[in-house]
Amino acid sequence: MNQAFPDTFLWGGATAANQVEGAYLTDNKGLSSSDLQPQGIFGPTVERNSDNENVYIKDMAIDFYHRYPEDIALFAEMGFKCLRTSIAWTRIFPNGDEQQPNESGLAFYDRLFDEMKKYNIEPLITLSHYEMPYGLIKNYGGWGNRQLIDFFENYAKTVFTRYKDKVKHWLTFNEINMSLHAPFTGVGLPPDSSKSEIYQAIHHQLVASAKAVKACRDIIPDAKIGNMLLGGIVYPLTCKPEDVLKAHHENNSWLFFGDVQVRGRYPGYMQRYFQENNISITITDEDKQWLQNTVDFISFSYYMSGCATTDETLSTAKGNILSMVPNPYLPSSEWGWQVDPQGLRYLLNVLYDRYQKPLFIVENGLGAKDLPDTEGNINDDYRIQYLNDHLVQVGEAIKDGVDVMGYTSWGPIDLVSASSAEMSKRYGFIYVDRNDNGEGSLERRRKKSFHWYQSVISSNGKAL
Ligand code: BGP
Repeated sequence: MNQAFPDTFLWGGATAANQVEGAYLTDNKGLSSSDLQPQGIFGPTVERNSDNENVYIKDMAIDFYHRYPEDIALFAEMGFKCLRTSIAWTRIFPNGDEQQPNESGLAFYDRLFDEMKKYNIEPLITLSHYEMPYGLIKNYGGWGNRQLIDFFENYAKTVFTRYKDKVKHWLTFNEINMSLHAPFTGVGLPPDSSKSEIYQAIHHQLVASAKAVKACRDIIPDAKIGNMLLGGIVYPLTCKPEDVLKAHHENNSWLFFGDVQVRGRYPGYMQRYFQENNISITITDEDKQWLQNTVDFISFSYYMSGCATTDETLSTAKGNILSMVPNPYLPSSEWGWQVDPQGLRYLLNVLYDRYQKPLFIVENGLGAKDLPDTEGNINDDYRIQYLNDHLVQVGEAIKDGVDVMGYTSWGPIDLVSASSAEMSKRYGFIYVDRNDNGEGSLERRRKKSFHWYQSVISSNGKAL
């Protein structure tokens, strides 16, 4: 019996606007960077204008925009204490640079947060989850342009002011370190941008994140605001000192974002990295001041771990989003993501030792091709196993003394995959009847894991 979890633990699930809402032009929403990436965050971009018809999966996604009352009721039935989702920036500022926000977009999130409130589900809201107004890319060149900081600050202040009585937990940028691997998704830059261009854009985003932290403190003093990292922990492939150092450097390449957002300044190792790679970016004294507005807590996603080696003949794992060297001791998901529950305990300890700030696991889960049986039931024992094993390790980390605020599994309802833009890579406790061709009734159905998660939450983890 697992008694590690505190009574305040925020159990729930996590989604993102562009992967669930659909309604991609409804109520004056503008086109976002995500709307231009029909094949996912690593795929090519397409040209679109605002009178296109629904042609891509994400255009309708799972139609959460219209079906959210039914979905929230199902989350409540599972006992959710918390739901993470994001605001689509383009519903509030369709092109990103308007003077006035779009009232019908603001009203949608009022309705959504009110619905969550009915069931005492705490909203955890990401300001930007893999999307930004396309207008800011087309007309300003994306985050490479310093003006984006002001547009983002204005957007953040607008939503903090509007929802200050409804939302007390905020996140700035989803997986902010992903910009290194998917520059268009993260910072609105072409994939062939130079490292200096990418780090300059990232710098602007880090300043914007710090400005949002300050604005949140001023406007909602009783709120908590965190950052969000893709927690891709790397082990040395062997105990060769070269491999150990390589793993250390690879971990620093993503922990750098946390170091800036939690400690408020660029770490020394990054200055060396910039020098050795001829990366030159502009950081003003004013920027340095702003960066001192550091986050209250650290949130992160965790799906897999990987390895590092100086031996270049070893191939990288197929499909693994971070191109890490495979670990010979671990199994992989259908998409080549290596399954490592103990890695989650390890990562929680690494982050807590480094920062001594509360941690929030805001994504974790198993993508799988669920196939209904002849009666239409989905017996997803593999998902139950995956989640159970990871949650047991969260309990272990809590016993290690790590301060963990909560756990929101990724995709509590099936949604469109970020990396492949498919429906058939499913994470949910709730099945959605829609296939990769966009066919299906969109009907919602409880999977076996739905009942399992319900018992985990109602027992506060003792059922694990
Ligand atoms: C994270 C993203 C999510 C999400 C998840 C699963 O990187 O923050 O948006 O989708 O990964 O990835 P995928 O959908 O590619 O399986």
